[in-house]
Amino acid sequence: MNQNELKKALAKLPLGKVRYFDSIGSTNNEALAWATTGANDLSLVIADEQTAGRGRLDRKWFTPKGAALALSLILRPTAEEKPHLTRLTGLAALAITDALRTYGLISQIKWPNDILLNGRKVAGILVESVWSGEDVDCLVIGIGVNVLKGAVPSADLLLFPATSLEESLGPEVEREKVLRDILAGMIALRPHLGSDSFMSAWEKALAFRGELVQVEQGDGSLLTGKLLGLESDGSLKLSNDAGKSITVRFGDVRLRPGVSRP
Ligand code: BT5
Repeated sequence: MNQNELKKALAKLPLGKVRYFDSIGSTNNEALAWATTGANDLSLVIADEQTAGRGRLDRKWFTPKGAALALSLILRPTAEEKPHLTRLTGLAALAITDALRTYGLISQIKWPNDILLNGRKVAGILVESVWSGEDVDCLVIGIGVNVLKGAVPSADLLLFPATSLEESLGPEVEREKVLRDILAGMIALRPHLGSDSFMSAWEKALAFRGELVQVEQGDGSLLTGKLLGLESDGSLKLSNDAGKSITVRFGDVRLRPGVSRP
C-alpha cells in the first residue's frame, strides 16, 4: 500500500494512533493485543496482506498482498454506547454499504456480517471484544474488503460466491479512498448507534427481506423462515410456516434452496 496516499487519505479523520503492516497474521489479533495495552479510542491497524486472517468460528479470511483492505478499528465504548454493543456489526456494515453507494454501488447486508454486491460477498466483518471483569473494555471491529480482483479467493476456498469492487468499478478503484470512506462512515454513524433510525437503516439494507431463508446455526442445524427484519439488539427476526416469530442470535443466512427470485 502506498504509505503517502494512506497518510493523506486518513489525515482528516479523528483517529487514535495508526499501525500499518506490509504483512501480518491478523489485524484483529494485533488490535486485540494493542487494546489490552492501552490503545486509544479509534486506533487503527491496517495491513496490506494477512497470512492468518480470521472469520467467525475460526474460518479463514483471505487477504492476498496488494489487492484488499484488511483493517481493525479499536473502539473504547462510552457509557451511552455500552447498551448497544451488539449493534456494532451493523455500524460497520452500514458504513460499508454507505461508502459503496457513493461509488454508485447498491450493496446489501447478508446477516449478520457479510456485504453482498450483485449477490456475491465483497466484504466481511468480525467484531471482537476485550473484557475487563464483567465489563467490555474495548471492541475491535475487523473489516476485510475485496477491492481489486486479485483479492477474490478461488471458488474451492469459499462457502459463498465472492466478488471485488474492481469487478463493478474497474481497476481505478483506490484502496486508500475506500478505507477513508468506510472509516468516515463509522465515525459519522457512531453517535446514532442507539437510535431507531440506525436500526431502520440497518434493516433496510438487509438482503433477502421478506424472502424464505435458511439459517445455519453454529451446531449445523437449519432454521427455515421468512426474513422479517431485526430485533433491537441486531438479532434476526424470522417467521415460520405457522406465522410464529423466531429470533436468531447466531448463524449464517442464505436464500432457501429452490426459491428463485423474481
Ligand atoms: C467473515 O467471517 O466474513 C469475517 C471476515 C473478517 C475479516 C477481517 S480482515 C481484518 C480483520 N482481521 C482478521 O483476521 N479478520 C478481520 P465469516 O462470515 O465467518 O466468513 C468466512 C468465510 O468467508 C470463509 O469461510 C470463506 O468461505 C469466505 N472468505 C474468505 N476470504 C474471503 C474473501 N477474501 N472474500 C470473500 N469470501 C471470503
